[in-house]
Formats: sequence, C-alpha cells, structure tokens
Amino acid sequence: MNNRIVTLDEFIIRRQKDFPFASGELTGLLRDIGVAAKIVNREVNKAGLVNILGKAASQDGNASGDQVQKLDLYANDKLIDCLKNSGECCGVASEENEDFIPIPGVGNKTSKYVVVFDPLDGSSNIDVNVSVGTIFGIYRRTSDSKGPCKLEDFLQKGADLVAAGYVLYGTSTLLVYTTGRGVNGFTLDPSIGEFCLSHKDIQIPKSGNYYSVNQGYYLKFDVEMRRYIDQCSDMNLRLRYIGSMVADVHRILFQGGIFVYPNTRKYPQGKLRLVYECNPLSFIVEQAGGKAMTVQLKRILDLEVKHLHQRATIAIGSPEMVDEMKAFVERYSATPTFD
Ligand code: AHM
Ligand code: MG
Repeated sequence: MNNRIVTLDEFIIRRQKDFPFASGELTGLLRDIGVAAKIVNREVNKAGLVNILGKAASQDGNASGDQVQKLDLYANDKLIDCLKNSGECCGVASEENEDFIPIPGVGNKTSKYVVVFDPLDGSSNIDVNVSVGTIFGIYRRTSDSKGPCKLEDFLQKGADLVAAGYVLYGTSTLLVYTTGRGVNGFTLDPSIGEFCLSHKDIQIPKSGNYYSVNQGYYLKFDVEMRRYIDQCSDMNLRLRYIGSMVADVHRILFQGGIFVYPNTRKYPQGKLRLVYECNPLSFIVEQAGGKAMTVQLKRILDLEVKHLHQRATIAIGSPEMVDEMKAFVERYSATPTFD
C-alpha cells in the first residue's frame, strides 16, 4: 500500500498537467488561497486568546447589511493581501466589500483570473467556537486583458466558474476544491503545516438522512416549502442546522442530505449570496454528483448575476432529495390553499 503523503501544492501542480496550455496562474492562485487559509486558520484557532473576537467597532454592517465580526475583517484582509502580492489574479470581490477591488499586474504580468470569496462564512458562530469557513470561486476574466478588470468579470454565471472551493475551520481544518474535474479534500496537518490529500474524488451520496433548514422560520416559508419540511419530519429525517452554510453543506457532501434556505418574509429573495456562497458551493456539489436549485426550481449555476451582492434561495445536496423537493414544490405551488 502506498502511504505517501500528497500535499495540496504537489496535487495542484500534478493537476496542472491536465490542462493543456495552462500557464500556471490557476495553480498559483489555488496555492495563494491555501496559504491565506493557513493564516486564517491560525487566527481562528487562537481567537479566544486574543482581542479579535466580537463585533467590529468600526462598522455597523457589511456590504450585504449584516453584522460583521472582527475575525471576518481579518480573514478578508489576509485573503486580499495573499492574492494581491502574487499578482496571480487581476481582481477580487468579497462579501465584506461593497465593490470589487482591481489588482494591478506584477511587473509585466497581467492575470486572466478574478476571485470571489466569503472570507468567513457563518460569522454568528465565531464567538461560540462553532465551525466557520472560507468559500471561494475563480472566474476567467471576460474584459480586455490590457486594462484593469471590470464589474462584468465578476457577474458571470456560476456555470462559468473555473474553480471553486471552501476551507472549513472545524475539529480539523479541511480544504475542498474542484477545477471542474472532480472534487478533492485536503486536511491540514498542523505538525507539518501542510494540507494533505485526505478525501480523493468525493462523491455525494444519492440520498441521505439529514435535512438542514432554519426550521424556526417555518411559518415564514411559502406553503409548498412548509409541506416539504413536514414531509422531511414525517420521514424521520434528522434535522441538523449549524448556521454556517459551509459547514452544513460539508456534512451533506459527505453524509448525504439536503440544505434549504428558502425565501422568508424578511428575505423575499432568499438570504444567501449568489456570488460568494451559492455559486461556489453549487459548483462543488454538482461536481460531486449532487444538485442545486432555487426553491423556484431554477438551477443555481444558470442564474443571471446582476449585482455583486445578489441573494438567492437555495436547495442543495443529494440529487434524489433535491428532486424530491422539486416534486413537492411543483405539486403544492399549483394547488390553491387557504392558509
Ligand atoms: P454570513 O456570511 O454573514 O455568516 O451569513 C451567512 C450564514 C450562512 O452561513 C448560514 O447558512 C445562514 O447565514 C444562517 O442564517 P440564519 O441565521 O438566518 O438561519
Ligand atoms: Mg457567508
């Protein structure tokens, strides 16, 4: 048996050979994200020890209007720094910034990629030591490569993603990514400071026993969604809801199930951000054999992206369970109700 450790760097370089004409930029970008993830991981782990916890005093909210925690800002800064320094991308857009940030080329090098990310998803969990994660997506720019990147480079459909991934800062730290040829997972070995290949060619189970939804909003959901949730409960599915989408989707990717965040009265378009959360996670889940659609039954990756902080509803997970949700919506949204 070959027990040789394969590090993330080694794996990425090996995979570069799968892409004819690859210039090494994408490889470099993924490595930069890996480095940023290690720095963020270090801070997440010692967050209880330093004065970095708590809500940022300087800001009342992020670009999407939600509360921002200090560690989010730290993670945001580190990701931007790591991506800026290498010049492997020509711009970034973050959930924590109103606008995208163009990155000038280093020397005479102009990159053809832009990166989108949610630096620390699940920020309400930071203060209580519960899993949070970084989500990212990489697009090939569409604007003229001679000038700075433009908004249009970031407003591409999820189906146009070149790569996507997430880092989960949990009981162990795991980086999962895809470049559209399967999904692989790497666990951070703190003793050597390297992400090591631990989950090769991840396949989501076709069905599962878990459903993940904020059931506290039950009465605020449309009738078809309430009927679907009743069905999950009637079937004795197990409810798990961490409140970090990245952690909830991670469980489902490995154990099977469905994660749903429908429209509510407070969030008529859904709460989660299409660019930073829904698209990258949908690309990964589809690559692993799963499905992702809005609760209005449109494939997430086909949605038009009109602005950076657009929200969407989402049902994501095991293919048979997403299909079942779809069947419920089709059945009950067509039936007139009086409640
Ligand atoms: P965040 O990016 O500000 O942390 O917000 C996104 C999070 C998701 O990770 C999670 O699924 C959702 O918000 C939880 O929202 P709610 O508390 O409404 O259930
Ligand atoms: Mg988030």
